[in-house]
Amino acid sequence: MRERTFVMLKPDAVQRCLMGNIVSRLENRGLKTVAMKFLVLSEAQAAEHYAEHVGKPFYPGLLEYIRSGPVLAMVWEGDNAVNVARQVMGDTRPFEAGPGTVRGDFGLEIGRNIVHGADKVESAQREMAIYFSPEELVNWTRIDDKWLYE
Ligand code: IDP
Ligand code: MG
Repeated sequence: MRERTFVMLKPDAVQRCLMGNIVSRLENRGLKTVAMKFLVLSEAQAAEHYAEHVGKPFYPGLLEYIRSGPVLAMVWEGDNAVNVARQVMGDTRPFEAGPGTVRGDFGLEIGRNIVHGADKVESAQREMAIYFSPEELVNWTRIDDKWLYE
């Protein structure tokens, strides 16, 4: 099922110069870039993004972390894009994430887990609308699409 998902490279990914590496992993897996934006989140954007976590003990630290520097907000498309992107990222807790995943290869702590990925199609749609207007989502055909899909 062709889907679009929302992925964000968090401030630690940017500061540790992992953007290119992580974008490459998503491209190599076969996902297609639909939108990218480099920005520092406003308080309102961060609160909207993490609305589901309001009131949890880690929430204040999470907001501080996510606003501590620039992030790369992105939309990716492909078959089962939501789950595929989460697989590429690995488990939420980097110390449990498998080798070969972004979090498993680059992280140790849950509070510095490098990357965000929407957990279902509805979340992806909600999240991409925080960062992108509909006109900013680019429709195009990857030249290797015919080799990625039968
Ligand atoms: P996810 O990012 O894998 O979807 P969620 O449970 O939705 O994981 O949590 C959102 C983010 O909140 C995590 O990626 C992580 O940055 C942060 N977080 C979640 N639980 C904790 C915690 O116990 N301590 C610190 N940060 C946490
Ligand atoms: Mg989540």
